[in-house]
Amino acid sequence: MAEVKLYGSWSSPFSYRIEVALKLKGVEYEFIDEDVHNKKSPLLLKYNLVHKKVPVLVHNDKPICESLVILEYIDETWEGPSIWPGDPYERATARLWAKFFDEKCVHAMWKVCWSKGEEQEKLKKECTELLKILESTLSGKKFFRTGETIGMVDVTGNFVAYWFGILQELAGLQVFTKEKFPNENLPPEDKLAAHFQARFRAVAASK
Ligand SMILES: N[C@@H](CCC(=O)N[C@@H](CS)C(=O)NCC(=O)O)C(=O)O
Repeated sequence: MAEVKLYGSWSSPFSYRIEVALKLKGVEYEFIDEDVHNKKSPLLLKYNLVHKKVPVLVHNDKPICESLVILEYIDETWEGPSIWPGDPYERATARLWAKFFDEKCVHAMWKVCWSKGEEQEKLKKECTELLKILESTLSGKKFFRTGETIGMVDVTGNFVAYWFGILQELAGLQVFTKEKFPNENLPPEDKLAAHFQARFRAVAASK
């Protein structure tokens, strides 16, 4: 049987994207929980030479890095329900949304929680605009693609749907409006809150 290993982190939204995709396909895998903020394993550093980040999927000793690349690989490699649209135009659109999440949303929503003053105010406005785009695009649908089934855009939107809500609460922000994203296969909220609280404290103490 093919050997599938996921070098991930329980608190990482990027890592969860891969877990969701593997579970939807029914692929069995071993999860290696990396301590990315303190001590990365030699194998992770070897497999992800460029970014040295999780997730890394190792399939029969061959590493694949970067969550969006891994999501495509999973879809092309295993039979089972596909989270990618079959139509080339819809596929291109899905890629565009994934880029929107990673390059716009994750970036701004992460930064707004760790910034202060004028910079934070600017970022709050940016986040609100991004959320408005998402809200109007979903307009009452449960999922992006058809509204009925989960697709790769929903999977890549997990940071906005879940992580950001917890982070903004800890940062004392009220930016997040109610979003329509799938809520399954997510880490325990209290554990994730404690993890990021410890990180907020560590950053505050180091200043
Ligand atoms: N673009 C990457 C982002 C992955 C990422 O940022 N992973 C974080 C965990 S959430 C990480 O490994 N951080 C360790 C580091 O920055 O050294 C992807 O989509 O896979």
